[in-house]
Amino acid sequence: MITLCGFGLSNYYNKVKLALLEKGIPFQEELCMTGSSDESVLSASPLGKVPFIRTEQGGLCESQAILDYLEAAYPAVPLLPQDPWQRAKVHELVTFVDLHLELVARELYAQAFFGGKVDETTQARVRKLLTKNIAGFKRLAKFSPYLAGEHFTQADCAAWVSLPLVAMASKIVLGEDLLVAGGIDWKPYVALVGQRPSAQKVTADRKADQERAAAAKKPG
Ligand SMILES: N[C@@H](CCC(=O)N[C@@H](CS)C(=O)NCC(=O)O)C(=O)O
Repeated sequence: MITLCGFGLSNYYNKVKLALLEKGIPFQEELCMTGSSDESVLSASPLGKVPFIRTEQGGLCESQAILDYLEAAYPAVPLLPQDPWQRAKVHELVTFVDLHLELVARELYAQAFFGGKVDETTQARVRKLLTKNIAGFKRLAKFSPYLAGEHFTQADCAAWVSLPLVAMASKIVLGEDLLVAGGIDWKPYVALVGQRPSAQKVTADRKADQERAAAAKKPG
């Protein structure tokens, strides 16, 4: 059986978990935090990032590589169109979400979510780049009702977990939800996907992890 390693507060962990649940693939979860120097982690995820999976064939990291493996190995419930062009268009959207939106907004997370500080120069650079990238994303994303069109795809696994973080981080640190400012009304989309049983399970597990983490921090 596949073992999904990581933790429920990680958006990339939840991207993979959502795909596993959508596709009805049996899996178990193993709690694993980032930055491990444990050989059993680094042999599967050499940079110590989560998520990664353990399979009978070995370990595999990078959420998109994992999604593509799952798609090829478990084709019964597809999260990619059959048509090569439409497939590539879904991958294009995933790249925009993961690389051009989330990875850029990630520079704000220290201040947005972890009590740190992001300097003014970085803030200005992130604002400029995110504004440009969001305008590009807007040209590609269909939201009709799913990101790539009529069907739920890998692009929704990526977007559903990351668009709220891009919005929140920019609102908290830069004073403006740059997705909304760029004309992307992400809330109804996130609510729509959030109604899916797979998404409800991911949300419930994430909240339980959040509560556990908060309880662990409390003195006494
Ligand atoms: N490109 C990676 C990104 C994964 C990632 O950045 N995960 C975060 C947790 S949400 C992490 O492991 N951060 C620790 C680090 O970057 O060292 C993927 O798609 O799996």
